[in-house]
Amino acid sequence: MKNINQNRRSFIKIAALFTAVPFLDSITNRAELLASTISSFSTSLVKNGEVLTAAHWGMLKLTIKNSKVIKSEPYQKTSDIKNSLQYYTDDLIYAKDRIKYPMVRKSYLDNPDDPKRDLRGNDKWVRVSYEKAIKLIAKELKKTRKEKGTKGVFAGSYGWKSSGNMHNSRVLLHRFMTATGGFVGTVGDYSTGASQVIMPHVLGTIEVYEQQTSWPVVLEHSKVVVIWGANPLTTLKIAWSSTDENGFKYFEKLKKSGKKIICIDPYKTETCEYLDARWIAPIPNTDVSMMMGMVHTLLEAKKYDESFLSEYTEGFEKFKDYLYGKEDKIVKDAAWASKICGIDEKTIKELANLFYDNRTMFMSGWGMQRAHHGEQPHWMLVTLASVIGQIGLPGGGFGLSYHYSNGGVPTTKGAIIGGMTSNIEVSKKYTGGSSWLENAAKYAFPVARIADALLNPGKKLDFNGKKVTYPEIDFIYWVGGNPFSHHQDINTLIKAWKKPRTIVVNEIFWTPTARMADIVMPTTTSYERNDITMTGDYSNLNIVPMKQAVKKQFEAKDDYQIFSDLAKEFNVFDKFTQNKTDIQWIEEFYNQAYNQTLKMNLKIPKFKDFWKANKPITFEAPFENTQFVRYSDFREDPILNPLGTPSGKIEIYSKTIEKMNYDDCKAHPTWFEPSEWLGMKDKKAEFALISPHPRHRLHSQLNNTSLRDKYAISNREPIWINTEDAKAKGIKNGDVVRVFNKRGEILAGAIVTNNLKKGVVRVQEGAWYNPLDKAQKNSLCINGSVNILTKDIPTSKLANGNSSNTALVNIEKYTKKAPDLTIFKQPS
Ligand SMILES: Nc1nc2c(c(=O)[nH]1)N[C@H]1C(S)=C(S)[C@@H](COP(=O)(O)OP(=O)(O)OC[C@H]3O[C@@H](n4cnc5c(=O)[nH]c(N)nc54)[C@H](O)[C@@H]3O)O[C@H]1N2
Ligand SMILES: Nc1nc2c(c(=O)[nH]1)N[C@H]1C(S)=C(S)[C@@H](COP(=O)(O)OP(=O)(O)OC[C@H]3O[C@@H](n4cnc5c(=O)[nH]c(N)nc54)[C@H](O)[C@@H]3O)O[C@H]1N2
Ligand SMILES: [Mo]
Repeated sequence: MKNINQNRRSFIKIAALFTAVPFLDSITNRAELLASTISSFSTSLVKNGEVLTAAHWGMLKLTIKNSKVIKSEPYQKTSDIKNSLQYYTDDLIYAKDRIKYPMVRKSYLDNPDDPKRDLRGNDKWVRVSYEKAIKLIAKELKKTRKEKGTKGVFAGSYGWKSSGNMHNSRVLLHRFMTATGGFVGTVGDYSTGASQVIMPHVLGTIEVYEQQTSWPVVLEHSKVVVIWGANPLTTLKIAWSSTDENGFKYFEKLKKSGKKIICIDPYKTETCEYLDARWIAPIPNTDVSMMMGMVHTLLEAKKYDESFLSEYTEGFEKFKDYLYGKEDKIVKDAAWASKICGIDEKTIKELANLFYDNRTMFMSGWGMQRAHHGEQPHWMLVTLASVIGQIGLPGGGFGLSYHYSNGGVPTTKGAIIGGMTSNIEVSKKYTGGSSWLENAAKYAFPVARIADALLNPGKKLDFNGKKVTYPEIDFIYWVGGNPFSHHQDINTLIKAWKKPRTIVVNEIFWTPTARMADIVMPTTTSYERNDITMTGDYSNLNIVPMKQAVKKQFEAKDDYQIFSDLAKEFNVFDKFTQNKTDIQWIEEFYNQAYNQTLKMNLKIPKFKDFWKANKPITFEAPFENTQFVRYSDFREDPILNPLGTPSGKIEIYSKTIEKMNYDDCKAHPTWFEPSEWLGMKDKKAEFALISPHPRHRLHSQLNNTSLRDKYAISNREPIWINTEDAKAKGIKNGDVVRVFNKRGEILAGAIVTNNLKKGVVRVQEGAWYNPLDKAQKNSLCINGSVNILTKDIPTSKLANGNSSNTALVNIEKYTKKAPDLTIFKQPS
């Protein structure tokens, strides 16, 4: 056994050697050379055996036979709830649609200065050598930087990439762009675009990514649990780092607890079914009205906590004036709400009383804030919870993250590993300071405005009290995301995508986004490289080694290598890599945790032993963390522990927002009619479309695996249709259906069901966009990509979040023969 220090020394020696050796000025990848030099140490591949790795969908045990992954399964069992995503790793690695080689779109290769942008997505691909591709990207990026400056280069590159703190493609892209002159970035995300901007005004924190009142407390104290627009049995399959899988365990306990559980959702979710919960099905986008009807009910019945409202909240009286229609003469009572949300008055009142009379925990998901005026639902939910007055009490109040990344699973007392960074930790030796960071993402706009930004350079956008000017983007570099799956109104995005001169994408597969690029760099899966991650974004439960399981497929390269080689073309290789190989970075990230443990009286192995063991390190939660109650400090002493809002209290009325003077987001929670909904006059289409997160995918990830066979209907992406609606349209279970509106059309396979509110249809996000005719405008998507139909409008001027759950569509039975899918094959 070699001593780790020896190895570290030899790393340094090798690195120093390479900096001095002239032949390395060629494109030869130094990072890989370094890696191969140390591979005898511990990075050699397993030929036959088992390798532990991790994905967003948890720790996985991979069985390897003759250097091939032949089986993928959960590494551990935490509950009886099965995670369908964990079994398809081999399908991903050996997918038919892997990008094998660097590819350049023919017209772009012919003349990058006049690249026939209209042909994007419908041109021939030409294979080029890796060296040539690197040189081409570097040359064209330099050209854009010279002609258009930092503002011309977009690298916002939103997306869910793969797990791993080292090979974090988006961060690596940003690091590279920062080192070479900056880039246009984005702010916010698609997940909680509205809530993460409004919540700081209301609660002083973003709230959506915060630890929740601990599950043991909920199980002990809550009498009623309301799952409001959430589907944790689906959404807890994954986490941003890697799921710790304990959320399922607690939902199992919740089921057994016998508590009253209510699911409020237009769809009777698998969570609702599993928990045997009561199902309340509002019309999409109308929850705010229902909550207002509840508050009115409680005020009339004198069932509210006056002292909570006066001591802990700000501006309730002004909201009350609105509720009672002081100005608009509309009293927002249960009868009023009932007409909007489609829940009868009696039920609204009954629920309001039930919530007040019992210790009630509202667990809300994010689907309802991904809608026009999406700022309102959570603001109104906080208002309802304030009226009830249980915020900060064990098992009471609200939580906006029980459905995500195992919120509520107690935080462990452990150490946290480091990770690749885009903008810090650059040795002063290279920069004489951090001046090279200054241009980093100085120009950023709200992430879901991408199509608007590309189409309207120079346009000024209102955003949370500020003005943002869209830059003129001429170069896009995208890694680790799939905008042609995730962005709303894809047909408009296609138009917008024609604006820039150059589009580069690093991808593993021929996704719709890769197909819309000029230069495509083949990227490794996380199973073809070494990495490290933690599990549990809130619990920090495990540190997991992610050992390379198989060799890199075809000419696929790690994003780290691609950007290292590009960095070289800009003479910033040292700055970008700090002369470290991936395994050296991984060791460093691990040691950050190791050093923390030294001060904590915890013992974890040295890196080398950890890496060799092929086992996770698991931390434990101390008792006090199992008893955590969100906002209990604030409740105990609001003077000593004020919130981060201007008043230090929960702002039901916000003077900050009042000053912004927006017509689409007022200073208190407001019922606004969405731009498309079932209750509107002159409806342009018949059905409300919701597009929740997929049960058997992570967004678009895994759509190209055999898992698809388990959920596809007549080989199409499913669409859920209410039984009566289907009957009226002559649609039967298993029929192929055309779904359409003025923005576009898709094919989907019908699931006829009573589990969906009448008038609503449901298509999960993430099916790969597969146009029938690539040359045709607004072509039919034969693989059911729902974002062909959704609307690309901001939630409001406040947050500019996406409004993907606000759309109306028509449906009809598709009587022609459904065309064969082409999207999961190699392009020509
Ligand atoms: N209609 C509708 N649309 C939505 C939503 C909705 O609810 N409804 N939800 C929105 C939300 S919340 C989100 S977060 C987005 C998600 O949108 P995305 O995050 O864009 O979706 P993913 O399918 O996860 O895309 C990740 C891509 O990264 C690639 N990838 C994985 N690992 C690597 C790597 O190591 N290197 C490189 N270069 N590439 C890699 C994968 O192959 C995949 O194509 O979708 C949004 N869109
Ligand atoms: N398996 C799996 N898990 C995931 C993901 C995935 O793609 N696959 N994505 C992850 C990511 S990035 C995110 S952001 C989260 C998303 O987490 P969420 O945003 O909470 O998930 P969604 O499925 O979009 O929405 C949750 C529920 O809201 C309901 N809903 C929609 N509109 C309304 C409404 O107007 N009123 C009410 N009451 N309910 C409504 C939907 O029917 C759905 O059941 O999930 C994460 N977890
Ligand atoms: Mo998300």
